[in-house]
Amino acid sequence: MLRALIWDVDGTLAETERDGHRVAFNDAFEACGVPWRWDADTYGRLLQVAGGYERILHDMASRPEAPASPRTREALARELHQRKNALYEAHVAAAGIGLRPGVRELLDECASQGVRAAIATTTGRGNVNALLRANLGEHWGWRFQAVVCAEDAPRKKPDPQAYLAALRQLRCEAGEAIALEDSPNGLAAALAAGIATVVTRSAYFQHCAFDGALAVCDDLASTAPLRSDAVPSAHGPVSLASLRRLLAATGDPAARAVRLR
Ligand code: XBP
Ligand code: MG
Repeated sequence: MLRALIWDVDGTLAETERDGHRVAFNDAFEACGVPWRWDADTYGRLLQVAGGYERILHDMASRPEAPASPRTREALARELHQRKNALYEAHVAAAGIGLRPGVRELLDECASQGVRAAIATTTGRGNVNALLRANLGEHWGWRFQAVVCAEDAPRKKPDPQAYLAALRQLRCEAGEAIALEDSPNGLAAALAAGIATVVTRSAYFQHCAFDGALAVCDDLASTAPLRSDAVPSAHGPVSLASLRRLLAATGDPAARAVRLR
């Protein structure tokens, strides 16, 4: 039985990376007087590192002009990341970054059919709030029965910490939930928590294989066939009815959780 959908944020609910976070990182570099800028391709490569603070530190490792001492690097990365998040919060509404196709419809179905919704993201609560306030209104929180952000689950995906926390807060078994993800790190995190996962491809992860996913689609509203081993004839748009069929086709939840792990 499908009792909950657990949503990733960046890339899944909205295409926030290239025109949202990346722009805010570059504005933070400028505001803090560092000469680094991330173009769209560079940022795509850096997305292999989950978490903005971790991404800045990773990038510094290949920059000769970055501070030599690890402590100074960490302090600078913290300052840049805090500045970036403040800029992102201010920028996200003005940039007009909307929800991806099919997201609102699926959230509406959850609300009307009593299926719980949760968020499991590596980004901070302020960023989630800014994005969802702009798109779902001031009181967006009623739509989600659990909201797990970086502050609650500091170990970044592919670690399953955020997904395990969401399951706990929902009081749900892994086999009763489906995760919605867009990235290889996100898919790995959800699978490590034992949760069957549908991937909705985002701009930066168009060509990844996504082995182990329950199904892969271009977006939740697309009517194209889904890539799915569980139901080879499945096609979009993704709805609660089609998700129930996919989940049922994978068999006994307990056995599936063991397989996924
Ligand atoms: C999103 C991330 C985040 C964002 C930026 O991953 O990795 O780092 O890029 O947000 P996911 P922060 O979609 O798998 O949660 O700078 O706040 O980390
Ligand atoms: Mg994502």
